[in-house]
Amino acid sequence: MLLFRYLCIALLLAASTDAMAGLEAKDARLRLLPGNLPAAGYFSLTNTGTESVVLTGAQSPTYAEVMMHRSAIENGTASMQHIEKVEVAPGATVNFASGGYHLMLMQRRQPVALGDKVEVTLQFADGQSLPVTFTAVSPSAQ
Ligand SMILES: [Cu+2]
Repeated sequence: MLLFRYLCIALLLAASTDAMAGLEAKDARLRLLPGNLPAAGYFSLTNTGTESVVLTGAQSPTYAEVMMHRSAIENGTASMQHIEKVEVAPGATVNFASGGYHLMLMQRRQPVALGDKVEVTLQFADGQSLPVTFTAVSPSAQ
């Protein structure tokens, strides 16, 4: 378990940074779940530009459908909401992480194993897109 945790940290450190003008995605990882359950996409997105950007969605050649969700706990019950857009102010970082915003990747088109690289393109309201390479990690990773 501990060894596995070190392995995950090593994977994160090895993950590259994907950037386009004014935007930087880091620590992109795809938490796999067994069978045909959807995978969760986690990353951090930093707006290094001078204007707000609005993330409106994502797509991937590996999954037929990619949605943006937000997990929340209301009255002690965990739930997921579909999110249409996420605004990132200049200088701000939005974290997609366990318990909050995440990508939900559904209907896998091909097998994905631990350590695999999965391409996901983030789409923005102004028509720009940012290709990000996600690394597949185990269900126990955060
Ligand atoms: Cu979800």
